Amino acid sequence: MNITRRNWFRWAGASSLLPLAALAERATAQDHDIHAEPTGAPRMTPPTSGAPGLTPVRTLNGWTLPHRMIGSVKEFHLVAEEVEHEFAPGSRAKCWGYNGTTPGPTIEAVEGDRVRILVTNRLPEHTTIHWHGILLPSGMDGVGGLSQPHIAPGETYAYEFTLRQNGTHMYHPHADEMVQLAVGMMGMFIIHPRGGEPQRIDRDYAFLLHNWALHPGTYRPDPAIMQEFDLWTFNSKVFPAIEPLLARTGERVRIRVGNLSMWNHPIHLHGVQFHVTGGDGGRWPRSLWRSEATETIAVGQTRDLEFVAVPGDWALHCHMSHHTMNAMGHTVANPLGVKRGELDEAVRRMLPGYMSMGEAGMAEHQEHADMGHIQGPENTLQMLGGQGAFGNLEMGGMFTVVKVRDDQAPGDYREPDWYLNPRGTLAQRVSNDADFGAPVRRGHKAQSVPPLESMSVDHLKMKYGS
Ligand SMILES: [Cu+2]
Repeated sequence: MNITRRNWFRWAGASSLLPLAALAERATAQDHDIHAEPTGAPRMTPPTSGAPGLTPVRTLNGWTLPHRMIGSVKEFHLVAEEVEHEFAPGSRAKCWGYNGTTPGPTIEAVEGDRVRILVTNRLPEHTTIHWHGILLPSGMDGVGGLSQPHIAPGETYAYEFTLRQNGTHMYHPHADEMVQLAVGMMGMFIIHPRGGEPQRIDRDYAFLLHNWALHPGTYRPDPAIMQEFDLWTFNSKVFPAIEPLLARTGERVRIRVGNLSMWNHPIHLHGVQFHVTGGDGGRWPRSLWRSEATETIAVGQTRDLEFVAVPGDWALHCHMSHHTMNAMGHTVANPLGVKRGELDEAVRRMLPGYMSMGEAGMAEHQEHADMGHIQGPENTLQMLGGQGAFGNLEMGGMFTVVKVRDDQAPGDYREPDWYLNPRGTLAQRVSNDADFGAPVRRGHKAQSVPPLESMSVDHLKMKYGS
Protein backbone atom coordinates (compact mmCIF):
# COMPACT_ATOMS: atom_id res chain seq x y z
CA MET A 1 0.00 0.00 0.00
CA ASN A 2 1.20 3.46 -0.78
CA ILE A 3 1.57 5.45 2.43
CA THR A 4 1.48 9.13 1.58
CA ARG A 5 2.04 12.06 3.86
CA ARG A 6 -1.66 12.75 3.63
CA ASN A 7 -2.78 9.55 5.27
CA TRP A 8 0.27 9.08 7.41
CA PHE A 9 -1.37 10.85 10.32
CA ARG A 10 -3.71 7.89 10.73
CA TRP A 11 -0.90 5.40 10.42
CA ALA A 12 1.62 7.11 12.66
CA GLY A 13 2.60 4.37 14.97
CA ALA A 14 4.42 1.65 16.60
CA SER A 15 8.06 1.64 17.25
CA SER A 16 9.61 0.38 20.40
CA LEU A 17 10.99 3.33 22.29
CA LEU A 18 13.44 2.90 25.11
CA PRO A 19 13.06 5.05 28.18
CA LEU A 20 15.13 8.22 28.15
CA ALA A 21 17.40 6.80 30.81
CA ALA A 22 18.37 3.74 28.82
CA LEU A 23 19.08 5.75 25.72
CA ALA A 24 21.18 8.25 27.57
CA GLU A 25 23.22 5.48 29.12
CA ARG A 26 23.92 4.10 25.70
CA ALA A 27 24.91 7.52 24.41
CA THR A 28 27.26 8.03 27.35
CA ALA A 29 28.90 4.70 26.82
CA GLN A 30 29.72 5.09 23.16
CA ASP A 31 30.38 8.78 22.72
CA HIS A 32 32.61 11.52 24.03
CA ASP A 33 35.82 9.59 23.64
CA ILE A 34 37.78 12.70 22.83
CA HIS A 35 41.08 10.94 23.16
CA ALA A 36 40.21 8.18 20.73
CA GLU A 37 43.22 7.34 18.63
CA PRO A 38 42.79 5.88 15.17
CA THR A 39 45.19 2.99 14.63
CA GLY A 40 48.71 4.20 13.98
CA ALA A 41 47.93 7.86 14.58
CA PRO A 42 50.22 9.97 16.70
CA ARG A 43 49.15 10.88 20.22
CA MET A 44 46.18 13.21 20.38
CA THR A 45 46.08 16.12 22.77
CA PRO A 46 43.04 17.43 24.66
CA PRO A 47 40.96 20.00 22.76
CA THR A 48 41.68 22.73 25.27
CA SER A 49 45.45 22.26 25.32
CA GLY A 50 47.04 25.68 25.41
CA ALA A 51 44.34 27.05 27.71
CA PRO A 52 44.48 25.21 31.02
CA GLY A 53 41.45 25.31 33.29
CA LEU A 54 38.91 25.42 30.47
CA THR A 55 36.02 22.99 30.38
CA PRO A 56 35.88 20.99 27.14
CA VAL A 57 32.59 21.09 25.27
CA ARG A 58 30.19 18.19 25.55
CA THR A 59 28.45 17.67 22.21
CA LEU A 60 25.04 16.10 22.85
CA ASN A 61 25.00 12.55 21.44
CA GLY A 62 28.20 13.50 19.66
CA TRP A 63 31.96 13.75 19.99
CA THR A 64 34.98 15.99 19.63
CA LEU A 65 37.43 15.48 16.78
CA PRO A 66 40.90 14.52 18.00
CA HIS A 67 43.83 16.46 16.62
CA ARG A 68 47.56 16.02 16.50
CA MET A 69 50.36 18.54 16.82
CA ILE A 70 52.51 18.96 13.72
CA GLY A 71 55.12 21.40 15.00
CA SER A 72 53.05 24.24 16.38
CA VAL A 73 50.02 23.50 14.18
CA LYS A 74 46.93 21.69 15.47
CA GLU A 75 45.99 19.34 12.64
CA PHE A 76 42.48 17.96 12.26
CA HIS A 77 41.22 15.58 9.58
CA LEU A 78 37.60 15.60 8.42
CA VAL A 79 36.25 13.00 6.03
CA ALA A 80 33.04 13.86 4.14
CA GLU A 81 31.19 10.58 3.64
CA GLU A 82 27.92 8.72 3.66
CA VAL A 83 26.89 7.54 7.10
CA GLU A 84 24.32 5.14 8.46
CA HIS A 85 22.41 7.22 11.01
CA GLU A 86 19.80 6.45 13.64
CA PHE A 87 17.46 9.31 14.64
CA ALA A 88 16.05 7.14 17.43
CA PRO A 89 15.54 3.37 17.65
CA GLY A 90 13.08 2.57 14.87
CA SER A 91 14.24 5.26 12.45
CA ARG A 92 17.43 4.89 10.43
CA ALA A 93 18.60 6.69 7.33
CA LYS A 94 21.43 6.91 4.84
CA CYS A 95 22.76 10.40 5.51
CA TRP A 96 25.90 12.31 4.65
CA GLY A 97 28.16 13.56 7.40
CA TYR A 98 31.78 13.61 8.55
CA ASN A 99 33.97 10.88 10.03
CA GLY A 100 31.09 8.46 10.40
CA THR A 101 28.48 10.69 12.01
CA THR A 102 25.96 13.45 11.49
CA PRO A 103 26.55 16.00 12.76
CA GLY A 104 30.27 15.64 12.20
CA PRO A 105 32.55 15.75 15.24
CA THR A 106 32.93 19.07 17.03
CA ILE A 107 36.18 20.89 16.35
CA GLU A 108 37.53 22.50 19.51
CA ALA A 109 40.53 24.77 19.61
CA VAL A 110 41.85 27.77 21.46
CA GLU A 111 42.06 31.40 20.35
CA GLY A 112 45.50 32.02 18.87
CA ASP A 113 45.92 28.43 17.66
CA ARG A 114 47.20 27.81 14.16
CA VAL A 115 44.90 25.08 12.83
CA ARG A 116 45.19 22.89 9.73
CA ILE A 117 42.08 21.01 8.71
CA LEU A 118 42.45 18.28 6.11
CA VAL A 119 39.22 17.53 4.28
CA THR A 120 38.95 14.26 2.39
CA ASN A 121 35.97 13.83 0.09
CA ARG A 122 34.51 10.31 0.03
CA LEU A 123 31.14 11.48 -1.32
CA PRO A 124 29.89 10.69 -4.84
CA GLU A 125 29.96 14.43 -5.69
CA HIS A 126 32.25 17.36 -5.02
CA THR A 127 32.10 19.35 -1.78
CA THR A 128 33.85 22.09 0.23
CA ILE A 129 33.75 23.23 3.84
CA HIS A 130 32.82 26.74 4.89
CA TRP A 131 33.97 27.78 8.40
CA HIS A 132 30.86 29.68 9.47
CA GLY A 133 31.62 32.87 11.41
CA ILE A 134 35.36 32.33 11.56
CA LEU A 135 37.71 35.18 10.63
CA LEU A 136 40.17 33.91 8.04
CA PRO A 137 41.77 34.72 4.68
CA SER A 138 39.30 34.79 1.77
CA GLY A 139 40.88 31.76 0.12
CA MET A 140 40.19 29.63 3.23
CA ASP A 141 36.48 30.50 3.39
CA GLY A 142 35.36 27.37 1.56
CA VAL A 143 32.82 28.68 -0.94
CA GLY A 144 33.11 26.34 -3.92
CA GLY A 145 33.82 28.21 -7.14
CA LEU A 146 34.24 31.55 -5.35
CA SER A 147 37.03 31.07 -2.86
CA GLN A 148 38.46 27.75 -4.06
CA PRO A 149 37.99 24.95 -6.59
CA HIS A 150 35.55 22.27 -5.45
CA ILE A 151 37.01 19.22 -3.71
CA ALA A 152 36.36 16.36 -6.13
CA PRO A 153 35.50 12.86 -4.92
CA GLY A 154 38.70 11.18 -3.71
CA GLU A 155 40.60 14.44 -3.20
CA THR A 156 41.92 15.90 0.05
CA TYR A 157 42.26 19.63 0.58
CA ALA A 158 44.07 21.41 3.42
CA TYR A 159 42.66 24.51 5.07
CA GLU A 160 45.03 26.39 7.37
CA PHE A 161 44.50 29.58 9.36
CA THR A 162 45.10 31.21 12.73
CA LEU A 163 42.16 31.59 15.11
CA ARG A 164 41.79 35.27 16.00
CA GLN A 165 38.55 35.09 18.01
CA ASN A 166 36.62 32.89 20.42
CA GLY A 167 33.03 31.69 20.46
CA THR A 168 30.49 29.26 19.05
CA HIS A 169 30.81 28.62 15.33
CA MET A 170 29.87 25.99 12.78
CA TYR A 171 31.12 24.26 9.66
CA HIS A 172 29.14 23.06 6.64
CA PRO A 173 29.54 22.55 2.90
CA HIS A 174 29.29 25.48 0.50
CA ALA A 175 28.73 23.22 -2.50
CA ASP A 176 25.38 21.79 -3.58
CA GLU A 177 24.17 23.13 -0.28
CA MET A 178 20.52 22.27 -0.69
CA VAL A 179 21.38 18.57 -0.88
CA GLN A 180 24.43 18.39 1.34
CA LEU A 181 22.87 20.26 4.26
CA ALA A 182 19.54 18.46 3.92
CA VAL A 183 21.20 15.08 4.34
CA GLY A 184 23.20 16.01 7.41
CA MET A 185 26.53 17.65 6.58
CA MET A 186 27.25 20.03 9.47
CA GLY A 187 29.32 20.38 12.59
CA MET A 188 30.31 22.79 15.35
CA PHE A 189 33.57 24.71 15.61
CA ILE A 190 34.16 25.95 19.14
CA ILE A 191 37.00 28.32 19.94
CA HIS A 192 37.89 28.75 23.61
CA PRO A 193 39.27 32.06 24.89
CA ARG A 194 43.03 31.89 25.42
CA GLY A 195 42.91 33.92 28.58
CA GLY A 196 40.28 31.67 30.16
CA GLU A 197 36.60 32.38 30.71
CA PRO A 198 35.58 35.57 32.53
CA GLN A 199 33.39 33.30 34.66
CA ARG A 200 34.20 29.64 35.03
CA ILE A 201 31.85 27.40 33.01
CA ASP A 202 31.29 24.08 34.79
CA ARG A 203 29.32 22.33 32.02
CA ASP A 204 29.55 23.41 28.41
CA TYR A 205 26.99 21.75 26.11
CA ALA A 206 26.64 22.15 22.35
CA PHE A 207 24.14 21.06 19.74
CA LEU A 208 22.92 21.92 16.25
CA LEU A 209 19.28 22.32 15.23
CA HIS A 210 18.23 20.62 12.04
CA ASN A 211 15.21 19.34 10.12
CA TRP A 212 14.73 16.33 7.86
CA ALA A 213 12.18 15.07 5.38
CA LEU A 214 12.41 11.32 5.90
CA HIS A 215 9.14 10.31 4.31
CA PRO A 216 7.33 7.41 6.00
CA GLY A 217 8.82 4.09 5.00
CA THR A 218 11.87 5.60 3.27
CA TYR A 219 15.61 5.64 4.08
CA ARG A 220 16.94 8.75 2.31
CA PRO A 221 16.14 12.25 3.57
CA ASP A 222 14.45 14.22 0.76
CA PRO A 223 16.46 17.39 -0.01
CA ALA A 224 13.66 18.98 -2.08
CA ILE A 225 11.43 19.69 0.93
CA MET A 226 11.47 23.30 2.09
CA GLN A 227 8.85 23.41 4.88
CA GLU A 228 7.06 20.18 5.72
CA PHE A 229 9.68 18.22 7.56
CA ASP A 230 9.11 14.97 9.47
CA LEU A 231 11.98 15.10 11.93
CA TRP A 232 13.26 18.01 14.02
CA THR A 233 16.55 17.29 15.68
CA PHE A 234 19.14 18.31 18.27
CA ASN A 235 22.40 16.97 16.83
CA SER A 236 20.51 14.76 14.38
CA LYS A 237 18.61 12.94 17.15
CA VAL A 238 14.94 13.15 18.08
CA PHE A 239 13.42 12.79 21.51
CA PRO A 240 13.45 10.39 23.26
CA ALA A 241 16.91 9.56 21.89
CA ILE A 242 18.43 12.97 22.70
CA GLU A 243 20.65 12.65 25.74
CA PRO A 244 19.74 14.76 28.77
CA LEU A 245 21.92 17.64 30.00
CA LEU A 246 23.20 17.05 33.52
CA ALA A 247 24.44 19.46 36.15
CA ARG A 248 25.02 19.85 39.85
CA THR A 249 23.01 22.46 41.73
CA GLY A 250 24.81 25.81 41.60
CA GLU A 251 27.03 24.97 38.66
CA ARG A 252 27.32 27.48 35.83
CA VAL A 253 26.05 25.85 32.63
CA ARG A 254 26.41 27.05 29.06
CA ILE A 255 24.33 25.65 26.24
CA ARG A 256 25.67 26.52 22.80
CA VAL A 257 23.03 26.16 20.10
CA GLY A 258 23.57 26.53 16.36
CA ASN A 259 20.87 26.44 13.70
CA LEU A 260 21.53 24.89 10.28
CA SER A 261 17.89 23.97 9.66
CA MET A 262 15.35 25.71 7.41
CA TRP A 263 13.34 27.23 10.29
CA ASN A 264 13.94 29.62 13.16
CA HIS A 265 13.53 27.86 16.50
CA PRO A 266 12.44 29.48 19.78
CA ILE A 267 14.41 27.39 22.24
CA HIS A 268 12.78 27.39 25.65
CA LEU A 269 14.34 26.29 28.94
CA HIS A 270 12.22 25.73 32.02
CA GLY A 271 13.21 26.56 35.58
CA VAL A 272 15.63 29.44 35.11
CA GLN A 273 16.14 32.78 33.44
CA PHE A 274 19.23 32.26 31.37
CA HIS A 275 21.47 34.95 29.98
CA VAL A 276 22.11 35.08 26.27
CA THR A 277 25.84 35.76 26.33
CA GLY A 278 26.96 35.42 22.73
CA GLY A 279 26.31 34.46 19.13
CA ASP A 280 28.30 33.63 16.03
CA GLY A 281 29.73 37.13 16.32
CA GLY A 282 31.48 35.97 19.50
CA ARG A 283 30.90 36.59 23.17
CA TRP A 284 28.86 39.72 23.87
CA PRO A 285 29.97 42.44 26.29
CA ARG A 286 28.24 42.05 29.66
CA SER A 287 26.06 45.11 28.95
CA LEU A 288 24.47 43.32 25.97
CA TRP A 289 23.52 40.14 27.82
CA ARG A 290 19.77 39.56 27.91
CA SER A 291 17.78 37.67 30.48
CA GLU A 292 15.39 35.29 28.72
CA ALA A 293 13.43 32.07 29.13
CA THR A 294 13.09 31.55 25.37
CA GLU A 295 15.61 32.53 22.73
CA THR A 296 14.85 32.32 19.03
CA ILE A 297 17.82 31.00 17.12
CA ALA A 298 17.46 32.01 13.50
CA VAL A 299 18.68 30.00 10.54
CA GLY A 300 22.44 30.33 10.30
CA GLN A 301 22.83 31.74 13.82
CA THR A 302 24.38 30.46 17.02
CA ARG A 303 23.50 31.53 20.56
CA ASP A 304 25.16 30.88 23.93
CA LEU A 305 22.75 30.45 26.84
CA GLU A 306 24.18 30.58 30.37
CA PHE A 307 22.59 29.97 33.76
CA VAL A 308 23.22 28.75 37.27
CA ALA A 309 21.65 25.31 37.68
CA VAL A 310 18.72 24.84 40.06
CA PRO A 311 17.60 21.35 41.13
CA GLY A 312 14.87 19.58 39.17
CA ASP A 313 13.96 17.93 35.90
CA TRP A 314 13.57 20.81 33.46
CA ALA A 315 12.31 20.62 29.90
CA LEU A 316 14.51 22.11 27.16
CA HIS A 317 12.71 22.29 23.84
CA CYS A 318 11.72 24.21 20.74
CA HIS A 319 8.51 26.10 21.43
CA MET A 320 7.01 25.40 18.01
CA SER A 321 4.82 22.50 19.07
CA HIS A 322 5.09 20.75 15.70
CA HIS A 323 8.85 20.69 16.24
CA THR A 324 8.42 18.54 19.35
CA MET A 325 6.76 15.76 17.38
CA ASN A 326 8.07 13.00 15.20
CA ALA A 327 6.75 11.81 11.84
CA MET A 328 3.34 13.28 11.11
CA GLY A 329 1.15 14.51 8.26
CA HIS A 330 0.28 18.19 7.96
CA THR A 331 -2.65 18.04 5.55
CA VAL A 332 -5.21 15.84 7.30
CA ALA A 333 -8.74 17.05 8.07
CA ASN A 334 -9.17 18.28 11.64
CA PRO A 335 -10.52 15.32 13.66
CA LEU A 336 -11.19 17.34 16.86
CA GLY A 337 -14.81 16.90 18.00
CA VAL A 338 -15.65 14.47 15.17
CA LYS A 339 -17.76 11.49 16.22
CA ARG A 340 -16.24 8.55 14.41
CA GLY A 341 -19.10 6.11 15.16
CA GLU A 342 -18.99 3.19 12.73
CA LEU A 343 -16.37 4.86 10.58
CA ASP A 344 -13.37 2.90 11.81
CA GLU A 345 -15.04 -0.45 11.26
CA ALA A 346 -16.11 0.51 7.75
CA VAL A 347 -12.60 1.64 6.85
CA ARG A 348 -11.02 -1.45 8.41
CA ARG A 349 -12.83 -3.60 5.85
CA MET A 350 -10.65 -1.92 3.24
CA LEU A 351 -7.57 -1.11 5.37
CA PRO A 352 -6.97 -3.78 8.01
CA GLY A 353 -5.57 -2.27 11.21
CA TYR A 354 -6.96 1.21 10.52
CA MET A 355 -7.63 3.38 13.57
CA SER A 356 -8.74 6.99 13.36
CA MET A 357 -7.43 9.29 16.05
CA GLY A 358 -7.91 12.70 17.48
CA GLU A 359 -11.59 13.32 18.23
CA ALA A 360 -10.62 14.18 21.83
CA GLY A 361 -7.08 15.39 21.09
CA MET A 362 -3.96 13.41 20.18
CA ALA A 363 -2.73 12.32 23.59
CA GLU A 364 -4.29 8.87 23.04
CA HIS A 365 -1.96 8.42 20.08
CA GLN A 366 1.06 7.59 22.23
CA GLU A 367 -0.89 5.09 24.30
CA HIS A 368 -2.22 3.27 21.25
CA ALA A 369 1.16 3.29 19.55
CA ASP A 370 3.05 2.12 22.65
CA MET A 371 0.56 -0.73 23.07
CA GLY A 372 0.92 -1.75 19.44
CA HIS A 373 -2.71 -1.03 18.55
CA ILE A 374 -1.67 1.06 15.60
CA GLN A 375 1.15 0.29 13.27
CA GLY A 376 3.00 2.65 11.02
CA PRO A 377 5.11 2.04 7.98
CA GLU A 378 8.54 0.51 8.38
CA ASN A 379 11.39 2.70 9.67
CA THR A 380 9.03 5.43 10.87
CA LEU A 381 8.75 6.76 14.39
CA GLN A 382 5.50 7.32 16.17
CA MET A 383 4.45 10.94 16.39
CA LEU A 384 4.61 11.19 20.19
CA GLY A 385 6.68 9.30 22.73
CA GLY A 386 8.88 9.26 25.81
CA GLN A 387 8.27 8.38 29.43
CA GLY A 388 8.77 10.48 32.55
CA ALA A 389 8.37 9.74 36.23
CA PHE A 390 4.64 10.33 36.01
CA GLY A 391 3.69 8.93 32.62
CA ASN A 392 3.83 9.62 28.92
CA LEU A 393 5.64 12.78 27.87
CA GLU A 394 3.86 12.95 24.48
CA MET A 395 6.87 14.58 22.89
CA GLY A 396 9.24 13.96 20.01
CA GLY A 397 11.68 15.98 17.95
CA MET A 398 13.41 18.92 19.61
CA PHE A 399 12.92 18.05 23.27
CA THR A 400 15.19 16.89 26.05
CA VAL A 401 15.57 17.27 29.80
CA VAL A 402 18.04 19.26 31.90
CA LYS A 403 18.57 17.19 35.04
CA VAL A 404 20.05 19.09 37.96
CA ARG A 405 20.82 17.37 41.26
CA ASP A 406 22.39 18.50 44.55
CA ASP A 407 24.58 15.39 44.60
CA GLN A 408 25.66 15.16 40.95
CA ALA A 409 29.43 15.00 41.24
CA PRO A 410 31.38 17.64 39.29
CA GLY A 411 32.25 16.25 35.88
CA ASP A 412 29.89 13.30 36.27
CA TYR A 413 27.71 12.91 33.18
CA ARG A 414 25.93 9.72 34.27
CA GLU A 415 22.20 10.17 34.25
CA PRO A 416 20.49 10.13 37.64
CA ASP A 417 16.99 8.77 38.25
CA TRP A 418 13.98 11.10 38.04
CA TYR A 419 13.95 14.08 40.37
CA LEU A 420 12.64 13.54 43.92
CA ASN A 421 10.43 16.51 44.68
CA PRO A 422 10.94 17.86 48.20
CA ARG A 423 7.89 17.63 50.43
CA GLY A 424 5.19 20.14 49.48
CA THR A 425 6.60 20.97 46.03
CA LEU A 426 4.68 18.59 43.79
CA ALA A 427 1.36 19.43 42.09
CA GLN A 428 -1.28 16.83 42.86
CA ARG A 429 -4.89 15.84 42.50
CA VAL A 430 -7.32 17.26 45.05
CA SER A 431 -10.58 16.14 43.40
CA ASN A 432 -11.85 13.96 40.57
CA ASP A 433 -15.20 15.72 40.37
CA ALA A 434 -15.53 18.17 37.45
CA ASP A 435 -18.00 20.23 39.53
CA PHE A 436 -15.42 20.65 42.26
CA GLY A 437 -15.01 24.07 43.87
CA ALA A 438 -16.60 27.39 42.94
CA PRO A 439 -14.55 28.75 40.03
CA VAL A 440 -15.76 31.87 38.21
CA ARG A 441 -16.64 30.88 34.62
CA ARG A 442 -18.07 33.36 32.14
CA GLY A 443 -21.33 32.17 30.60
CA HIS A 444 -22.00 29.81 33.48
CA LYS A 445 -24.24 30.40 36.47
CA ALA A 446 -22.39 30.59 39.74
CA GLN A 447 -22.76 27.36 41.66
CA SER A 448 -23.81 27.44 45.26
CA VAL A 449 -21.20 25.21 46.73
CA PRO A 450 -19.51 25.52 50.05
CA PRO A 451 -16.16 27.34 50.00
CA LEU A 452 -13.08 25.25 49.44
CA GLU A 453 -11.81 24.14 52.78
CA SER A 454 -8.14 24.14 53.38
CA MET A 455 -6.88 20.70 52.59
CA SER A 456 -4.08 18.87 54.19
CA VAL A 457 -2.03 16.86 51.74
CA ASP A 458 0.00 13.90 52.84
CA HIS A 459 3.15 14.24 50.82
CA LEU A 460 4.63 11.13 52.33
CA LYS A 461 2.12 9.12 50.34
CA MET A 462 3.26 10.64 47.09
CA LYS A 463 5.14 8.18 44.95
CA TYR A 464 7.93 10.55 44.01
CA GLY A 465 7.94 12.76 47.08
CA SER A 466 10.90 12.52 49.38
CU1 LIG B 1 11.46 24.65 16.20
